[in-house]
Amino acid sequence: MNKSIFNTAQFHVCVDSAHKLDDTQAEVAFVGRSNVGKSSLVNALCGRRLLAKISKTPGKTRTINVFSIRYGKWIVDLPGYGFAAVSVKEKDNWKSMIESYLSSRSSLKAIFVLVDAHVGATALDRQMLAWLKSKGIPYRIVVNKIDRITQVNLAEQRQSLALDLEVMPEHILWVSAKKGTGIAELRTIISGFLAL
Ligand SMILES: Nc1nc2c(ncn2[C@@H]2O[C@H](COP(=O)(O)OP(=O)(O)O)[C@@H](O)[C@H]2O)c(=O)[nH]1
Ligand SMILES: [Mg+2]
Repeated sequence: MNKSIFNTAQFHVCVDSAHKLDDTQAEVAFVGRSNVGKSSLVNALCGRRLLAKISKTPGKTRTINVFSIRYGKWIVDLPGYGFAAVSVKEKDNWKSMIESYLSSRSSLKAIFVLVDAHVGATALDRQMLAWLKSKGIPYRIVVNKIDRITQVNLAEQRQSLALDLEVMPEHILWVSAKKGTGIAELRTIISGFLAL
């Protein structure tokens, strides 16, 4: 049932400032390192390969991209962090863009923080989580690219990632945008937040 709702998702708008977004009923947002797979996850959720542009060059998405699952029900793909080659000015821009997004969206139901299973938890991932906690913004951790972890190392990797992120392993969603692992469960969780 969920799947068909997501299948009719549409690209809604792309803006360079949170202030340019319209009011909406409910939204969830994806945040994480550049290249963690935010765009791939949007595509996997919606069962479409080319809905969100996927880039092999990290740091390309500098805009807020909004996908509408249903009228007024959004998934928001936020610009990625941690791309080494950006200037201090660009990092500041990123920070003020995210800060203004987080503080201005009254329809924001939850942030999904994406972490790369292969790279592990980075200092910036931990900073992001600490920041969301301090602001009292509801969040979920999604570990993507679990297809890159070999089966024998999976349990160990889950344990150490959970420790790094200071959460219980069962509170983390383990997914692969590439293979489709965990995507149905993620749809269900997003449906709940968006009241689809
Ligand atoms: N192995 C693997 N690669 C993935 C997965 N998800 C995304 N990728 C790859 O990671 C790269 C970055 O993906 P993208 O969606 O553009 O990341 P974004 O910068 O966070 O939007 C691309 O080359 C994707 O094909 C996954 O679940 N498994
Ligand atoms: Mg992207």
